[in-house]
Amino acid sequence: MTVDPLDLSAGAVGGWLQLPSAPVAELMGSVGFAFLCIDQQHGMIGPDAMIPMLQGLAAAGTPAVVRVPSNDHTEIGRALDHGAAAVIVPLVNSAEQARAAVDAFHYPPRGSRSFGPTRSSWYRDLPAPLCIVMIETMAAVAALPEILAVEGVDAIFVGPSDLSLSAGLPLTAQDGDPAFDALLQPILDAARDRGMPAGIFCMSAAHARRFRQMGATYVALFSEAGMLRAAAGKHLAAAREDG
Ligand code: 3PY
Ligand code: MG
Repeated sequence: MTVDPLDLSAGAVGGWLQLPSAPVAELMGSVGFAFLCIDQQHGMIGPDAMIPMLQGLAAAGTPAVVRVPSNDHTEIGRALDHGAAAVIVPLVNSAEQARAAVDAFHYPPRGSRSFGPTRSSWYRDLPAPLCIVMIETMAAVAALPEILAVEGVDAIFVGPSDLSLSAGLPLTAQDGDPAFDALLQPILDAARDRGMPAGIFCMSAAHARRFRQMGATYVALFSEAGMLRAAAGKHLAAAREDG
C-alpha cells in the first residue's frame, strides 16, 4: 500500500463518506480528493464496514481519515490499528478532552494506547497518523488557546453545524451570516498564529471557497450520500420535464 502523507496545510480538499460501501469509497477515491473521511459519528459505518472501505481507499491511493463516533479510547485505537491516516475526534470541548484524545492516540510512555496494530503493521513506511480535534461548541471556542497548546494535537477541524447550534444560530448561518463568520474567524486566526492546520466541513463548493479565503488551510466537502441524492433529484426532475 502506497499512500502519500496527508498535507493539511496548503488548501487540501477532502471528501466525506457516510455510506457503508467499499466500492463507493474506492469510486470516491478515484476522483482525486486529497483525503476521504470515513464518518463513524454520523455516517452509517460500523467497525466491520470500515475495514473494506479502508482497503478501497488504499486501492485508490487516497489517504483515509476516520471520524470516530466519540472521544473514546477504544475507538481511537481501533481506527489507528486498522490503518487510518488521521483520526478526527468530535466534540473536543476542553484541553482535558484534547489530552484524552492524544493519550488514546499514542502508545506509552507518551499515551496509553493498547498495542495491537493489525492492518497498520502490515505495511512499511506508512506516514505517521495525525490527531485532529473538532472545534464545534462554544465551550471549545472558549477553551481554544488551551486546546491548541495541547502537545500532540496536529490539527483542528471545525464542525459548522454543531458550532452554529451551540451558538444559538440557525444551521444556515454557515451560508455567510456575519454572526457565524465572527465566530469562525478568530478560530482560524488562532490556529494560523500557532502554525496549526485548520479545516472545516463544507456543505457546498461555495462554502469551501469562502472558508479558504477566511484562512481554512483544508476543507472537507459534504458527503457522497448528499452528492448522490442531489444528483438523483436533479436527474429525476430533468427527466420529468417535457421535451
Ligand atoms: C458539524 O458541522 O457539526 C460537523 O460535525 C460536520 O461534520
Ligand atoms: Mg459536528
